[in-house]
Amino acid sequence: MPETRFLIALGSNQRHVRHGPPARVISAALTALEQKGLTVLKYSATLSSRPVGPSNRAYANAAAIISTGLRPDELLTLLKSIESRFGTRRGQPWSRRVLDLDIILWSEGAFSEDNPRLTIPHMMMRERAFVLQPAAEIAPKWRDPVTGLTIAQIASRKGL
Ligand code: PH2
Ligand code: MG
Ligand code: MG
Repeated sequence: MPETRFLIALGSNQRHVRHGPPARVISAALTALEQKGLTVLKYSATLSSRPVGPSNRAYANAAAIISTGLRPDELLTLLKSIESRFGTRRGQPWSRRVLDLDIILWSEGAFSEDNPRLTIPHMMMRERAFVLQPAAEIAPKWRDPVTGLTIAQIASRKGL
């Protein structure tokens, strides 16, 4: 498949034995994406955000635009393998994770499977400030194919 672009959200709220605190986990994850053969075209600043959901641990969050010849389902498999190499286990409580890598948008538009393991755009992307804020920094003009709004428009409607 020819190269296409994906917007990825990165999150961490647990330290890694070697890399250290969540913000360091995010930068190590960006390096890991490159090492796995993905081209990181752009990445945002890493911000600290209040946990949404059942957790009292602050998150480090960031966003990146990558370019790859992989299809969405192939990319998801690769991202899961990076997460588990960082120590995130499947079925681990939502409240604590060393690394979370979510696919948010795809340059080719929407994507979904019969088995809804992966839906693009990410279902929660319009609700989550910790996704919208870093995404607006690096991809303000990228359009959500579902609402037709740009990331900048969605973020500003959220008061960001
Ligand atoms: N991820 C979650 C649940 N809650 N809260 C913040 N602030 N940042 C996250 O990345 C996050 C969250 C599940 O993936
Ligand atoms: Mg997530
Ligand atoms: Mg995830």
